[in-house]
Amino acid sequence: SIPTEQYAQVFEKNGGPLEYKKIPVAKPAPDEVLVNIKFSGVCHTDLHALNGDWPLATKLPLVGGHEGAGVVVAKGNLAQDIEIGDHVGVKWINGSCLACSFCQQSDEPLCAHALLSGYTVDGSFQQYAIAKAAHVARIDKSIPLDAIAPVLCAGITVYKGLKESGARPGETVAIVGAGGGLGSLACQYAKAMGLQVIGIDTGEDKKKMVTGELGAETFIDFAKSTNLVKDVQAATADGLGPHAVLLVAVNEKPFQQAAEYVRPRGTVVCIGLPAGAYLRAPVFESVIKMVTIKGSYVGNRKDTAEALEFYRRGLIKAPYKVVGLSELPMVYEKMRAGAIAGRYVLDTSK
Ligand code: 8ID
Ligand code: ZN
Ligand code: ZN
Repeated sequence: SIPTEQYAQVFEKNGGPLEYKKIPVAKPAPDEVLVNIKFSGVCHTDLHALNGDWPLATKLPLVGGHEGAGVVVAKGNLAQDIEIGDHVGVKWINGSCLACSFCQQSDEPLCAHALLSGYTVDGSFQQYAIAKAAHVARIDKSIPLDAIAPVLCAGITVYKGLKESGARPGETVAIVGAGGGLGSLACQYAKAMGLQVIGIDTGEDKKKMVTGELGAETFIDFAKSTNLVKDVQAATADGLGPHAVLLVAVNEKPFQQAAEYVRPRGTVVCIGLPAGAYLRAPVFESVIKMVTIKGSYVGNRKDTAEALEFYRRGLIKAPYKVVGLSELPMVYEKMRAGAIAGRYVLDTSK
């Protein structure tokens, strides 16, 4: 039976404080499902939302979270291709209009009316979350819900970003922020796609993880390197630099370096969203090297299904730590300090 009240992490204003408290359980509209969230990953986007970092207002008060994995417990009468008991994921794109020109071309993230979980609508840092039935990720029952949670934003996003990069098997991709949540999954997807990985991040823990279990060929510590451009290029066999760069760091500086070390004809994919940051690239080199610089924003429903399928097939595995939903403030503290190798996942029962 569905309770009338549940635990959630809520904030009333940007900047906080966060409150772990009981709030009512919502009822699904005709095109929605109610999902009993079992586990939710914590993405750096959730911290940006709490801080109010971006030029896009959040709902207030807000329940954050958009990597929610759980079980459908109720549904509206228009939600017909989904059953009570199905395992689903509440992802960043909670819903979209399905009618605009972007939705028609399966570019739902670009829909002007898209609803964003844990940003413009309440998200997965609660025990029962609402999402549009058309958009919840379908999760095969063989997949553990804690392990799949980080895939629901980090995985989908980097998988899409790698496709957008155009990098092909055998080529090299530099992953900037390789030791973080998105970065650790990016290393795994890149490897599964037959790419060689140069991981860029800092610290011994991340170095060990990135070159160890995540399988990167090289690790460059951005805090130790005295000439990052030279070091990244030197890490490729012919010294000409990586074919693609995936920027998943939460820092402006690497967004102003990537075009300098990317290979001629290479592609720089911007994914991280540091507050107030600007891209910068030398015009001369960008032109004579025929560099492509582009943004990549989560993924559509098909990208979602494909990204999850990589997990089901055993092709990707990235480290995560499980703590209780009540411990979210501790996770944010570590995230602010850049001290998380991989992802934290919250167990909503604790
Ligand atoms: O659709 C999108 N575009 C999308 C989807 C999901 C998340 C964008 N994001 C954005 C988030 O909002 C955030 O801005 O991607 C960024 C990364 O999210 P995350 O992976 O959840 O953050 P994290 O776990 O804190 O990892 C960030 C890593 O960057 C490293 C840190 O050490 C950390 O490991 N890093 C930093 I900060 N500066 C760096 C630098 N100069 C750096 N790594 C390399 N070089
Ligand atoms: Zn996210
Ligand atoms: Zn639309």
